[in-house]
Amino acid sequence: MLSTSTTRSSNRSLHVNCLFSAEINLEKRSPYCSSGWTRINGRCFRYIATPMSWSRAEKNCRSMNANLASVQNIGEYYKIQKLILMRSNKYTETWIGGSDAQQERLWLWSDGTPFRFTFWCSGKPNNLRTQNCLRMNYRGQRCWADFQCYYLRPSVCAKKAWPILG
Ligand SMILES: [Ca+2]
Repeated sequence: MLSTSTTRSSNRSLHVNCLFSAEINLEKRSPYCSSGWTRINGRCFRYIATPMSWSRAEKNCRSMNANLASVQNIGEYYKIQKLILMRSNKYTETWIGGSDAQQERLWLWSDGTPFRFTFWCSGKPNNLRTQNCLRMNYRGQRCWADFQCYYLRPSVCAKKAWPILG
């Protein structure tokens, strides 16, 4: 496509072609998760059994280039629940990335994605100033409730899947 009339432009053309073919390969690739992570909807998830405060759990996720999990829809939520069930043999109460610690009643995901889908238990969040972190699998409904961030709970981390050749 590009002129190859001189050595200089030929090199440049080669470079552009390499970028172009890399882009094509990227489209053919399927998302990949490294060992210990489970792929759900193009992201990699990991259940962390060690109980930690919400902030510690988030920091631990970040040490693995992840954040506490955000949840985008009900299908994803059920898959995260299934992951927790597989890893802990029950629907363990678990920290995920929702928090209203910055501003009361303004819930955010720690990974920066929009806080749209919710699965709050009835009457939750009760928006107490002392309860600013989101625990999932609360009680029989396995819904969401706000909770004191310093309580120690297992957690779920999530990060984008890497593209590799499919
Ligand atoms: Ca709150």
